[in-house]
Amino acid sequence: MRIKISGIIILVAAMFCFKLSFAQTNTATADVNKDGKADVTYYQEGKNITKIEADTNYDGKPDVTINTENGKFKSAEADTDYNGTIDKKFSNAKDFNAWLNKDKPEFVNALGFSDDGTYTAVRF
Ligand SMILES: [Ca+2]
Ligand SMILES: [Ca+2]
Repeated sequence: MRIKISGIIILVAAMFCFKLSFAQTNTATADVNKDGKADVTYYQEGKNITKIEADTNYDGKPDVTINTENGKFKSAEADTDYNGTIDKKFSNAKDFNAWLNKDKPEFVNALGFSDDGTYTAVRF
């Protein structure tokens, strides 16, 4: 009987922890052009950023998505003509940085990764 009860307690505790770890996904935003509307959304789990979405033409719709793994750059995609279809994909931080610096310099601070994939953007 005692074993059964402690088993149930462990199960409930495990479920509770599981739920908590899911609840820890936080989002934060940045307003790059300072018009009062957020242009960048950061998705964070624990200490690590998991995804960043950016609206680089300020039309209210995200057109750049950056995916990370263990806090490091994994891939990115962009809709550079803003028609709703992805037309550019990046598989490493170096290529993405080159494009960002050339085409979207105002977003470098908000979306910054170093060439080795380390997140360098200003923390919110
Ligand atoms: Ca804005
Ligand atoms: Ca947009």
